[in-house]
Order: sequence, then C-alpha cells, then structure tokens
Amino acid sequence: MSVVGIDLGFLNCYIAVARSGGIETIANEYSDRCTPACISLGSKTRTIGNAAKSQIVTNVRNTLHGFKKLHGRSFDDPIVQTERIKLPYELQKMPNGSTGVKVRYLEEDRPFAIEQVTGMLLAKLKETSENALKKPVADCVISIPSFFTDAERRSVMAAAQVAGLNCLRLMNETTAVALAYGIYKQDLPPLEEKPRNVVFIDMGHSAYQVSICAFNKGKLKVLATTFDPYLGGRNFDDALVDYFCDEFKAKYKLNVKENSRALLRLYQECEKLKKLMSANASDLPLNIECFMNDLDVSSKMNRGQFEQLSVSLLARVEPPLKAVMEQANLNRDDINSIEIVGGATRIPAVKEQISKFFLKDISTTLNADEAVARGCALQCAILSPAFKVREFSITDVVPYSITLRWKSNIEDGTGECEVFSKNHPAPFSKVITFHKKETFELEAYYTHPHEVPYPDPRIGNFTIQNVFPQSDGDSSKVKVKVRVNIHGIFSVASASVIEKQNLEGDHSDIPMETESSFKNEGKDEMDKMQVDQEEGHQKCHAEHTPEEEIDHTGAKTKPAPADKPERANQNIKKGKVKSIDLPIQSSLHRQLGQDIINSYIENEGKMIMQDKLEKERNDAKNAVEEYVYDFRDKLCNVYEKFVTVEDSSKLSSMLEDTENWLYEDGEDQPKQIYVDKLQELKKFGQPIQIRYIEHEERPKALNDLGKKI
Ligand code: ATP
Ligand code: K
Ligand code: MG
Repeated sequence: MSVVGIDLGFLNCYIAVARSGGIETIANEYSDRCTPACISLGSKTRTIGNAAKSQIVTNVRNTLHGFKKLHGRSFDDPIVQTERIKLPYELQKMPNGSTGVKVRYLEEDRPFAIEQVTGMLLAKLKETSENALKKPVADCVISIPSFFTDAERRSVMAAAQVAGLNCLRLMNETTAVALAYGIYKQDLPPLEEKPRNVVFIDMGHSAYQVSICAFNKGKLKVLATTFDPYLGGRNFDDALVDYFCDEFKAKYKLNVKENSRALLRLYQECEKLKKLMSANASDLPLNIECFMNDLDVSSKMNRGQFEQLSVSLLARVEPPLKAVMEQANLNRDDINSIEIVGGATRIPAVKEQISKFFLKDISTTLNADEAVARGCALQCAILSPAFKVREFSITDVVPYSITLRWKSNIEDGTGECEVFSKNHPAPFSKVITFHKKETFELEAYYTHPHEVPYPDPRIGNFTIQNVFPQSDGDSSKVKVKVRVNIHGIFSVASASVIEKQNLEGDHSDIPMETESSFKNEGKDEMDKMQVDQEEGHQKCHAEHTPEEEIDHTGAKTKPAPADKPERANQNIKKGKVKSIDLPIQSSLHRQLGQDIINSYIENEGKMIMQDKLEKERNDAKNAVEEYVYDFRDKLCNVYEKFVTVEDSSKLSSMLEDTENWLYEDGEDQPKQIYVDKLQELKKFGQPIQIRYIEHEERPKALNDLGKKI
C-alpha cells in the first residue's frame, strides 16, 4: 500500500510520500520538487511537467497549462469562456457538453476531455512517486480547493481514475495545510480546554482560500472556510502584463496581445519580475531580446509602482478574512496564530494586508510550497491501515448549504428541507424520514446559488424506487440516508422502507428497527396524523450521524445513538417493523458515465505505451549516435595500435556515413532499424575492441599469475 499526497496546483504540483523516516516531499527526474502542471503534445509523444513547461512558447497551441478551473464545467460555462480567451490553445465542447481541449497529437487533431488532461498530469505524478518509492503506487490523497462544487470534485475523481490512482480522499487545500500544521504539535490544549484557533491562508496562482481551524490534542476541526476563487498570483501577473503591453504599444508600436508567443514570453518575464520585487524594493529591469518584429524591448518597475498597479487586487485580500471571522463567530483575540502558504502570499503587500487585518504578525513556519502535499500525505497515512500514525481526527466543513426538494405525482406533494447548512461538519450522514405511497424523487441543490462560484445550483436527482402503500393503505415510512462523504461530495447513500409486521415473531434475518431510536412516540404519531390530513405535505425529519439529531424544522432533539441507524431485534411497544432496502436511481449533475471513464483509462494506457515505445526508439537512435562518436574518438586514440590503416579508414568512412544518415534518411526510423544499424557497426568494431581489451587485460593477468606463483 502506498502513502502518497498530491498537491494538484493550478501552476505547480508537489508530491509527498511516507517513508520509514516520515513524510517527505520528493523530487522528479529533474531533481525538482515542483512539477509544473503542464502537458505538451507532440507528433510522436507527450511530455509532461518540467520538459513540457519549456515548450509553452515553442509549441504554443499544443502545450496545455492553466486548466484546473475547467473541471466539472460545461463548455458554455461563463468561467470556461473567460478562461478560454486567455488560453493559447483551443478548448472544445465534448459530446456531453463538458469542456475539453483540442490539440495536434500524433499528427492528428485530437480532443481530450479535462479529465484526460488532468489524468495525464496525475499519471506523471504517479510515475514520479513510483520512482521515488520503488514500488507501484495507487492509493493517494489529492488536494482540491475548498470551494470546489460536487461536479468539480467528481471530475477530479474521474481524472484520478484515468491515471490509475485510487484517491482515498479529495482533501481541501487549507485543511491539508491545517493537518500538516497540527499533527506534530505537542502542545495542543487538552480536549476539555479551549481550543487553539489558527487561521490558514493559501494564495496560489489561481485562487485565495482562508479557513479557521480549532485544535485540541489529537483533533482538528475546521470552523469556517471562505475564498476568492478568482484571486491569485496570476492576477498580479495580469496587472504587470497589461502595464507593459500599454508601455510597449506607446514606446515600440507593438501590439503584444495579438501575438500569443510574445504574450506568453511577457507573462514569463513578468512572473519573474514579480518574484524579484518581493525581495527587492528598488527599480528592477525587464529586458526581452527579439521580442516581436525582431525588436528588443526593455523597461523597469519597482515595488511601489507594482503595488499601485495592484490596488484593486490588494483590496480583495480582506473580505474573505472578515467573512471567515464572522462565520466562525470569533474575534481577533480568539486567534492564536495566522499561518500563510501558497506562492502569492510572498508578495509583501499581500502579507501586509493580512497582518493589518489581524493586527498581528503572521507566521510562516510552514513550508509555503509543500504544506498542502505534506498534509495530503499525512491524511493518506492516517487512512492507510498499513501505516502507523498518531491518532488525529479531522473534521472539515460543507462549503455551501444543500437543500433537498421532493415531489410525487399522485400525492401532489412537494416540499423541501435544508439538509446541510454552510460550514456544517463533514464528512457527515443524516437520515431523513418520509411518508410516501409511491416512488418519489429527491432533488438536491445548493440553497444559495449566488454564494456558489458555479453557474448551476443543481447537484443531482435521486429517485427512491419500489415505494408502495402499506397493506392497510397507509403511507410507508421511508428512511433516506443523505451524506456528504470524505471527498466533500453529496449523495443519497441509501433508502429503506419500514414495513409494519402483521405477523408476530417474524425473526427473520432482516434487521429490525426500533421506532424509538428515531423519534419519541408522540411526535411520530403527530407526523403521521399530519400526513393523513394534508396528503402530500409530508414532514421530513432528519436524523443525522454521527453527532446529533435534528428534525427538518431545525430544532435540535436528542443525540442519535450511533454512526448508522440503529438496527436491533428488539421488541417494541408498537409492534415489529421490518426494514427493506430500496433501489435508488441517481442522476448527478455533470457526472461522467463509467463507460466514458473506462474509455479514457484505455486511451491513457495506449498513450503511455506510445510514449514508452517512442522512448525506446529514441534510446535506440541515441545508442547509434553515441557509438559513432565514441568509436571515432577511440579510433584515433586508444584503438589506433589495434587496427590496420586500411580497416581504420574503412571504419572511419562507415562511421561518417552513419552520422550523415542519422541527420538525413535515418533521422526518423523505427526502432529496429537503429538496432540493426548498431549491430552492423559492432560487427566491424567489436574485433578491434576485443583486441584492445585483451591487450589491456594481459599485463594484469600476468601480474596476477605472478602473484600466485
Ligand atoms: P493554486 O493554489 O491556485 O492551484 P498553485 O498551487 O499552483 O495554484 P502556488 O505554487 O502556491 O500556486 O503559487 C504560485 C504563484 O505564486 C505564482 O503566481 C507565482 O508567481 C507566485 N510566487 C511564487 N513565489 C513568489 C514570490 N517570491 N513573490 C511573489 N509571488 C510569488
Ligand atoms: K502548489
Ligand atoms: Mg495551491
């Protein structure tokens, strides 16, 4: 079993693994712990990560980056359309209406769904972790922004499947940071004492997230989470790029925005400049050679100017801080420390905004780049039965409130109830009771669409099937379990009907349920009466686990007994009941069918194979080239004494012919041709090589012999 945590960043990905020494962030084949979220498609192969990043400017239209926000969204989604304008490659509408990219790959125009794109990236990260751990990797924990909706989360889960990963948890980025912070802290207050409240702030390249967590010994509870999903380092790059575009237009009459290659180069230079300005307040130069129309451009900027350009962005730092304090119902004095991570929190003015709000110094004790990946690896270790970690309980929150709406045809019944409020603890299950006579449909949606950075409030529709009236014509009591699972994804997990038993003593293996485990008797009767009176306007009472029990009016009642609805073969006052599981038909918003995911998995397998074959082909070609250079060099040095002048010149011309061939006809041949070519050269070369080796070995052998005598 593998223990791997993946920070799936908009710009930068990090991997942490558990090894005997503990959690460590690992490096890729470039000895870099950061793998750029970048994929370059070519006529023969794909490159992913560092090698792909260097192709952003050279293979403009087939190098994919900046795609994290496309998950779970339809092509027509306003966010997709906004991103589309900025991306130098083409987006395309997939047959199911979702978002994909169109690139030139293997000499063909090929569409790839966003799940395939992220799947490629994750497969690369999987390979990197396999190389580090020297064993196959499947189990992992992957980070996502806390503001991702269900559709976005499910889309990332599908991408993990495409990559052959078994994602044990999609973990909110700030929660991962909180875990990385808390698990090693020895001095957390005991459970009975006031918790330590810590604010975690992550500003990456594309988004800004804040959460407040309460820590006690062995325990982390997220109290509230807020965000600006559209504020990150890239917005500061935009501000710089806009400024220089204007300047270059005035100074050099260049229209940079019309030249995607020049624009990409300007972005790269502005990002570098932005980072330099974090360390240096004085004037810094910006020079780009051969920028456009063979012109070299140059300019300069200092931190003060940069801050002026970013005034409106900096003003957006405070609102989520204010909101998170309000939602957690805390004052500044209640906050013990403020921890910041993410690359963009290195901008001095961003830090100032934060400390100005809290009137406190902010701590940077966590590794700003690696904390998310480390937290994910820790979570993976906790979830893995094969790994021993200290007990640590993590309670996250539901980011948006969720409402269930229901209707039924003959009963003309509609109704709704908020099943999860904003910042409700998660993961969490609740059981809701309905009184129904027929199959009915539940519709889940986000209660306050304007709070959700997603254009569609729908989560999914769930049909509870096989519901019939009781034998006496009464409505059946249907218990529906709804859940926000470990990934933060909502589902109707199960449904069962409670059938009154006419026969005494039916102790079959069907679990029995005590009415009293749900509601007190009186209340139950009242509900039932109400149903009888106003057919259809059923009451729903919600019982949820693990902590408390609420009815749909929101009034808290007694604690629920256990994680699952209590099932016991107990005798109860009202007589026996039998619980029968009911089939549920789920139709989730923007859910990919497993058949489609399977075809993506198959395709990813083919592409990995293609990359492998291409690598072998290239290796075979390189082997020929290496042999030519190596042999030619030795022929006029160490081999000189072991070859006749005649053979030497014959071989020299063979080597030269081969070299020329490699640049002409031999430039692009199947692997076997190179293998044969090398064989052919070796047939001539080997005897010389052997004579040389024998000569070298002889004195040594004689020497050894001498020692023996
Ligand atoms: P996201 O969290 O939005 O998915 P990410 O995780 O890929 O994105 P990070 O790696 O946390 O993002 O941060 C990258 C951003 O931080 C980039 O905009 C980068 O320019 C910026 N950044 C990194 N170092 C500095 C620095 N020293 N000064 C200013 N900005 C910096
Ligand atoms: K990152
Ligand atoms: Mg990040």
